Amino acid sequence: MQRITITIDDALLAAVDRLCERRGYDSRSEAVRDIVRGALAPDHAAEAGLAPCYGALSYVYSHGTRDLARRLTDEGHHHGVSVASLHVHLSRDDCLEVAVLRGSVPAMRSFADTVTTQRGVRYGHLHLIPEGDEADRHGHAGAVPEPGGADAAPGQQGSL
Ligand code: NI
Repeated sequence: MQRITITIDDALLAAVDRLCERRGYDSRSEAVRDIVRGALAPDHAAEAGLAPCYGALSYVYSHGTRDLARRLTDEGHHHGVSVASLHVHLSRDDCLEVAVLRGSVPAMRSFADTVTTQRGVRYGHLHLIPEGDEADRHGHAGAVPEPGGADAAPGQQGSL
């Protein structure tokens, strides 16, 4: 075991203490170890060779942070894994964004890390979702078929 010192603001420390009480951790150290384990836990489904797959990246950001919205958009174009996104104005200062991603797990992780480590971005979470077998993909009434007969792939529809 190693002993480390971290710096944390009062409000966040109070939240850690509430988490300790709610979940029954014996100490702050145990709570922090568990939080770190959770952050490092591999997604078994996605890392079992199922790439490419889908991902849902959600995060809250402060739109008042200088240039942040533009930088986040630039990252999306640069990484090329963002398929679609949803934007909700949470409060006067904060926006909630959910980006649907598609690509290899390392590419999506890299994009997610780039976004969630920006100053002004909070509550970042990447949820990995294995892609189904292409041959078994189902259609919906009204979907535009590809010339080959299969449904149009995500990201190719509605691009007029
Ligand atoms: Ni907004």
